Amino acid sequence: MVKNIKRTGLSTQYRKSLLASLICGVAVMFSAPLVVAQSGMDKPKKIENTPFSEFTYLQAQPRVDGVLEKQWESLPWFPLDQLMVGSVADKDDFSGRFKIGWRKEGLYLVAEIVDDKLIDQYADPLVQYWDDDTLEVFVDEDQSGGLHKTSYNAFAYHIGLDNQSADIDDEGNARLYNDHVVSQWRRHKNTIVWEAFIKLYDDSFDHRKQNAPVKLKAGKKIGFMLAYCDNDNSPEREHFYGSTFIEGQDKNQGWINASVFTPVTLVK
Ligand SMILES: [Ca+2]
Ligand SMILES: [Ca+2]
Ligand SMILES: [Ca+2]
Ligand SMILES: [Ca+2]
Repeated sequence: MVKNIKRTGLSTQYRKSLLASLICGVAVMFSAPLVVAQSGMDKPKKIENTPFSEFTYLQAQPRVDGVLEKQWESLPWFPLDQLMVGSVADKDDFSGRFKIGWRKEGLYLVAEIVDDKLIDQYADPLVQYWDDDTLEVFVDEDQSGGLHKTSYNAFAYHIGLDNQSADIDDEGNARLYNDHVVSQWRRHKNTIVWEAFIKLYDDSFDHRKQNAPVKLKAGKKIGFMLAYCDNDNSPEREHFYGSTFIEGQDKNQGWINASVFTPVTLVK
């Protein structure tokens, strides 16, 4: 464009005006990505402001069918609004909230998700499952915290649109844990109601053996986090939003480190 300005013999004042526009344009080009990146990080919630610290006992068992029934009415909604990976999503692209209740046999979860495009581009549930639309349930049965990438100290169940749940096993391989999580979702206009029942296993779990889930009771302390991987059109996920504020620059720690989960007490 500078060559064109010289070639067309424009007046000095007009050249200055064009140059000023160019400089502004370049400045906007370089500043725009920074604004996007910062706007996802500029209002981090402090850990003490995490909106949930207790999960309530459910008097009646919800049906895991993608329909929000009256069993859920008395429980509070919690937001899925903490950006961990990717860009800030507008509310039609992704927004979400969830409720959790518990009974002796496990945790019951319902999430309301707005996502403008559902994709499952990697058909194999063990391949790049975090880059498909995925509801991710992080749970640490004994609130121990600590690393869990290749151990059963904690789980990060990636529930795909096919309702299968994947995580990394204690040998570092992707594995399905479909007997740990029952999942069903259904679209209701522009909102997805996604329900799941999650059994909790302690760190003695061994996929080579028969394992019994832990029976839950009031006063039990667990670590928990929920997240949604939203992808619409990209090889990798576009947004990864969670329930829990994570300190520091690297927010994508939940799949490795249970210390970033929210400490929760089960109450009656
Ligand atoms: Ca239901
Ligand atoms: Ca989306
Ligand atoms: Ca643990
Ligand atoms: Ca999506």
